[in-house]
Amino acid sequence: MLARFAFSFALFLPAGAVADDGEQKRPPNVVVIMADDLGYGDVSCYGATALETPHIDALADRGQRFTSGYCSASTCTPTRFSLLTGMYAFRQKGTGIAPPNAASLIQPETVTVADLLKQANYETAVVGKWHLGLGERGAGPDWNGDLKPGPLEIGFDHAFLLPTTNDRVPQVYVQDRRVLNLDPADPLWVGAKKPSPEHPTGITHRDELKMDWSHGHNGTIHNGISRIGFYTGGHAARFRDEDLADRWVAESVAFMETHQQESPDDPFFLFFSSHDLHVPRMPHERFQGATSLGFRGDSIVQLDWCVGELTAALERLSLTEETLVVFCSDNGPVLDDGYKDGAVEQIGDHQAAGPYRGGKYSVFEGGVRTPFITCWPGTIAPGVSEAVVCTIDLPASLAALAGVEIPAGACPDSVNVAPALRGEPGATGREELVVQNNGSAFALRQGRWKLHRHDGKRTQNLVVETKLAATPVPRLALFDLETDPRETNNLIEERPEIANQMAERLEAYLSG
Ligand code: NG6
Ligand code: CA
Repeated sequence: MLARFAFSFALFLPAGAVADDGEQKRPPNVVVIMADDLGYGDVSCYGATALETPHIDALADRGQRFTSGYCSASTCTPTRFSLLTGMYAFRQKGTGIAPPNAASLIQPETVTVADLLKQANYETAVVGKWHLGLGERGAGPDWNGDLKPGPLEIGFDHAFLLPTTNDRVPQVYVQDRRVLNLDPADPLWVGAKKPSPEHPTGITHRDELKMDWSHGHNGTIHNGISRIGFYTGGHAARFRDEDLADRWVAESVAFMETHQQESPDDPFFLFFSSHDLHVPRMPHERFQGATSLGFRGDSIVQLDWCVGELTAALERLSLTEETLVVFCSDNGPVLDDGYKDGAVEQIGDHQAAGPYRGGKYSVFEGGVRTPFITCWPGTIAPGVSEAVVCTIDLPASLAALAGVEIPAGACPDSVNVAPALRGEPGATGREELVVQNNGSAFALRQGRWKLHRHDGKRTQNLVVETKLAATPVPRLALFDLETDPRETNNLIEERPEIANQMAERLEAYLSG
């Protein structure tokens, strides 16, 4: 399967770029800001009233706010896999939520959005959550050695990472290919089994935790929080959860400043991959209590602060009009995702998924329809767009903006929706889109119609406002998003011709 995507860079057009409108111009810098578990209704420009997100709102005020912006999956790893490769995650086995010792899921021969942009002389960096595995297939990450392959093998010039998730071990930064500040005298061990009978865990030392767990998350304790999995050593390398957002911002701003000093004539691509608002939600002390929603809301405010810092840095560097900022999320919202952080109890009237049903882990709109904003002052006219666009479309769209041709077979599911991202009148985006959960549920959207296919019998997180629960669902269901955006009225019996056509089409994608 992967051999299909092997390619020769000679196939590319000469870098430098004729943009897709035919004009000869320097392609824009690109900053993709991806939030973690941020729902459609979690920011004020999408209707939230329980909190304010002035910096995200400012992007929307100055750019295009999409009302049908999607991530390609309702969990992190498959969405991120697709964002980078332009390939539906269901086409490659093992692209569900990656465990702590996962090997690199994207092979060096796979063309990524970073590879494509490098063909137009972009300097490329990823900062923040990775969660796409590190290290050789079959071996996984060598935590004390070179973490290879990783981002540097798939098109990124620089990486400053949270290697897995903040709730999965280990809590260390990875800079390029190495764990930062690792003392060789205190090697890092990471595993799925308790390393010794006396090793303290969320079960044995539960009453000493600063944030209790509700399900899972009862392995090794770090920073008063027990995690998924176990680790020992690497003490000098461990971070404080409260400091993550500050560090992502500092590293990102340093990357942009250095780039401007050293190669101001070339564009850059920054993938700012925030851990907010993934559990354990532990925002910096200065944001704790910022909202009435508990740490979940406070983490949204912290994320908004990050957006403000990035846009302020662009302004300082006089790059605002030369930079396309894309703001998106990796999946829809969840309240109780394993820790007792008050998210359920303090939700009040806040609707994390906005008007939609379901959230993270489900293929209902709440799981995959998420905030999606493009901002490029001077080029993109402000407005609201109904065009269907998805995070998986970034490789083809950014390649088009950069004047780079995609090699045959690469990024097979990525659609060039650049006209929609630029807010061009009449641009409608995708004609159809497949979304998935972690691997057992899928849906096809075609215009107003959406067909669900649940290969499992239940879906998780259908009612976001309560504790995470699994609700029975039929294997196939058809909804009319125009008249029934909440997907409550299954039309599978009433509209068999549409359902059959869509079921066949979806099957062709899944078996193709
Ligand atoms: C689940 C975790 C959840 C979260 C999710 C991945 C448990 C019980 N639940 O397995 O807390 O980590 O994986 O989230 O462990 S994601 O946004 O990175 O996909
Ligand atoms: Ca996520």
